[in-house]
Amino acid sequence: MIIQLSASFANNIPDPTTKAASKIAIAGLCDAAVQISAICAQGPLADGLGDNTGAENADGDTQKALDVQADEWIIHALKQAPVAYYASEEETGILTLDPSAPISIAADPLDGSSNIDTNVSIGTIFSIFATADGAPENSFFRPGREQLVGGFFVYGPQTTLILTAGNGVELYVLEPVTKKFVLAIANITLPSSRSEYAINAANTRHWEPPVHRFIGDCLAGKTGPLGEDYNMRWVGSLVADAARILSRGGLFLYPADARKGYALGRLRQLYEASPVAFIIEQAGGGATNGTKRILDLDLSELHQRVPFVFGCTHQVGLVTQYHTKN
Ligand code: AFP
Repeated sequence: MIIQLSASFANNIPDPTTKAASKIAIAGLCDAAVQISAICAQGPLADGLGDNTGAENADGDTQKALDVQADEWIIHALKQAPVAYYASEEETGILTLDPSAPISIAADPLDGSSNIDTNVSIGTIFSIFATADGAPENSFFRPGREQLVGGFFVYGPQTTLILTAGNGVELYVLEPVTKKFVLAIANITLPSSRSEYAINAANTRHWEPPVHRFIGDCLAGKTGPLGEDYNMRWVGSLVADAARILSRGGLFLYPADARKGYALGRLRQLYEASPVAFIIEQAGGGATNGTKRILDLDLSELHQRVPFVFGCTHQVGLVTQYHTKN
């Protein structure tokens, strides 16, 4: 078995059929992740997988060869699992696999792919829902709080899987020799506060006033209203920034900005923000769109973007205050 999930994993999933299906799907995603990890490790030896295909995905992002390859490997894996519908950043519409199956999956097959050629950690993000009655969209057009499982793989110095089914957050590491995912941390928890933020500061002139004020006060450090110095990190790969925040705390912001197409930020609600928000909340953190809980937001378009703020509850709360009180 490619992964031995913990005995307590998915205890929150009441229906035994859905619980069993989720575990089978996770094992399938692990199979695909081993393939993606191996090709990432080859870097430039993997003949141009970081090259642009010349195509764009449904949201206008340039598709890298590895984006498409990762999506194909995931589809192949999920066809062997009890999955009804598959929604993907790399697919315009919803793919129907086995409409009678109890679960449906949304994924960003390769998040951070603009970093492939720079040897920076990238990853696969996924969300598992119970298949809803009626049209395929019904399984995905719903608040993220209805997720059964949220998870993401990181292809970096280690290949890891960070996972929740609603009763805490687990970290598994791909053992390089046996190629099995082994449980390494049974319960990841975030500190309530850490003065370290992640944002792409190149967009400063495009931010809305509350974000300007908040980041300005972080930069003011001890001499400013926040009364402490802040450090900054920005990887440009959501899974890498999320993994760092889960390991030591901090705050991530990809806010709305004034650029064309960025009125709702850059990150997609269904297969990026929602699964990461589920994990962050289960680790004791917070996740909002700047003011509202991500997991309570409705979804009406597959590739819908959402402003995304997550991390330690103190800092996430400050961002909400700057949006609502100042
Ligand atoms: P790519 O998949 O196109 O590299 O985008 C990665 C991402 O969706 C997310 O992983 C990063 O946090 C964010 O975009 C970086 O966006 P900027 O390039 O605008 O900083």
